[in-house]
Amino acid sequence: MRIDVLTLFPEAFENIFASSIIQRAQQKHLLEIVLTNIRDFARDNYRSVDDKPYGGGPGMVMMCQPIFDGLEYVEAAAPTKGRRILLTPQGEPFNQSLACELAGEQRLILIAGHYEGFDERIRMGLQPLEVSIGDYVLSGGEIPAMVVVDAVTRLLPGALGDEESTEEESFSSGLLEYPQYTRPQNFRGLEVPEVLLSGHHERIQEWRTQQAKERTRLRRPDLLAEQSIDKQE
Ligand code: 4GX
Repeated sequence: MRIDVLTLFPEAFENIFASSIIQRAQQKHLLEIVLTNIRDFARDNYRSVDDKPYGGGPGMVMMCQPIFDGLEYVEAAAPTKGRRILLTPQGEPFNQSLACELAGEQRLILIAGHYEGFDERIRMGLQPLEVSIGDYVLSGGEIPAMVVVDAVTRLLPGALGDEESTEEESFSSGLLEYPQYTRPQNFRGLEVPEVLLSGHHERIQEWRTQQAKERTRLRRPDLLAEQSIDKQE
């Protein structure tokens, strides 16, 4: 998979993408990430990428031209078209199921804006998939783009080591994780549940499943509702 990120802050991605799993996926040639600075496509002497909103109001709006030119440039740099993705609170909620869908693509092109918003013609003209990572307002699309890259990368076949399999993780089952413990057996009077010390694999599996279900019912009943919808489909 090739992932392009169009951003005003390419440096902000460097340390994050140097992190173990994303780094390893790139070394294994499962993934290539290309960062492109939108400002490189500015045309005036000030290298402007934003301007005042028509009709007035606070803040600045990202201009069409540098984003259209940047996108056309990266699209021409590789033959596969790929999915255009715009990070915005107005987008489709990002979840594990959308991460899986995107992990099946050959190429993603993420557009991470800054300032108060995009000129609406960016949406109209580029017809991107709009994606939101959650109902809160951030100061830019950089962190959402990192979130999408991270969640998608771990789903690429071969990206995780045997130790890090996704099988038992939250959300791959549609449930929250069961409680985990490590040594010592007694920490400040807090004991590890007896069943985990029993060595009885079947009973351990049963306990974990029951804990995961109970925790999901208490904390995220919406996930159980989603599961029963998935089953109907
Ligand atoms: N899930 N933000 C988008 C606004 C913006 C700036 C420039 C277009 C161009 C967000 C989220 C999010 C902050 C990204 C505001 N739009 N993105 N940005 N939540 O909060 O995805």
